[in-house]
Amino acid sequence: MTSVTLYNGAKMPIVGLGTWRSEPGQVKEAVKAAILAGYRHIDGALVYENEKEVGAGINAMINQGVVKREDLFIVSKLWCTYHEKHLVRVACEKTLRDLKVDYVDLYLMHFPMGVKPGKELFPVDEDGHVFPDNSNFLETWEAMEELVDAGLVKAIGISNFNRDQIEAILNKPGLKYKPANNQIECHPYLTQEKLINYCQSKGITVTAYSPLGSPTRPWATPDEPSLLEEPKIKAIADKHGKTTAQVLIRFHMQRNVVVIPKSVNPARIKENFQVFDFEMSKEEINTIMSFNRNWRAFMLEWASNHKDYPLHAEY
Ligand code: NAP
Ligand code: SBI
Repeated sequence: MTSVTLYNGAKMPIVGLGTWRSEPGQVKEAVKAAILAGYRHIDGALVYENEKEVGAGINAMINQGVVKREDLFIVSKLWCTYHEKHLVRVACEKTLRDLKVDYVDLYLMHFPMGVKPGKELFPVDEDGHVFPDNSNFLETWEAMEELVDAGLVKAIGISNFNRDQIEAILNKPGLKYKPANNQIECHPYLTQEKLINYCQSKGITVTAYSPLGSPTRPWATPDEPSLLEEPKIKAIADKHGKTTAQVLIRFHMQRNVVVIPKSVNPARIKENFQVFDFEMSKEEINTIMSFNRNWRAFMLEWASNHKDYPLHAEY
């Protein structure tokens, strides 16, 4: 169990390195440390504003002969300000230029919501409401399909899409490529059973983001639950001689869900990859599933006024 297979036949390594809020000054070394530790999958995005440094880490490892480009699985994401059809290729080419690679293995629509194009990545009015653009995600998807045909990306997928939005893509007249992957928030406080079952039933693989509960997200408040400090998960970890983080990561792997913990700390990067040498029982997985409380680290408030805000639906 080292990868999941996308419907295009590509193997997506089941553990990848997250890079959101990995500081540009730290992320090159983090990517190098990850590749040296055995990671072959790096998750990034244009909006993280660190793709040049992520690319520097990747290229350093390729140039030193540690890995070949084809050994790596590189993911990036189309940001919301580039949803209009003529901007999709512009965004993808910026990512490829910044990463200094010829293609990415998977290119995701970061959100189903297009917002006003321009220099500002989060254009909002004085009430904090986002300015929508004139796109809709079905048209944006068509422009992403063209990236596959142009050889800029090997596969395309989605992120933060709910069931109805996925169904809208699958039922789109003239659909050329279905989404290969949906990247969603998922961890024991948000187990996403219905959405994962739906995706997997349609041959769409799932990636779990914020698997550790995104403990350093800027809007965290002290009253919110903390997965890394959850005593019941710590107890399971102790039984296996593992850390809580390793149990939180392994949980997804045993559901055939790809998982992308973020770290810029070399010791934690290694720790988060030492998850292939133990197995939790069905009972332990069920116990972890029972911690679900539909709690989200990401409510995406900045876009809650958008017509395609995905989180009003049950799943
Ligand atoms: P996360 O991976 O749940 O947590 C990362 C935090 O945990 C960092 O502060 C990290 O600090 C710390 N950490 C890492 N390993 C640890 C360990 N073994 N023990 C204790 N603390 C540890 O959060 P995330 O960054 O929100 O999610 C992961 C990735 O998912 C992102 O980086 C991004 O690539 C992706 N993502 C995608 C979306 C989307 O909309 N598609 C949204 C959110 C995230 P150090 O760096 O100091 O180790
Ligand atoms: C950013 F670059 C800035 C803010 C922000 O908040 C929501 C979550 C998100 C995102 O959209 N994707 C992430 O990985 N983090 C993000 C990214």
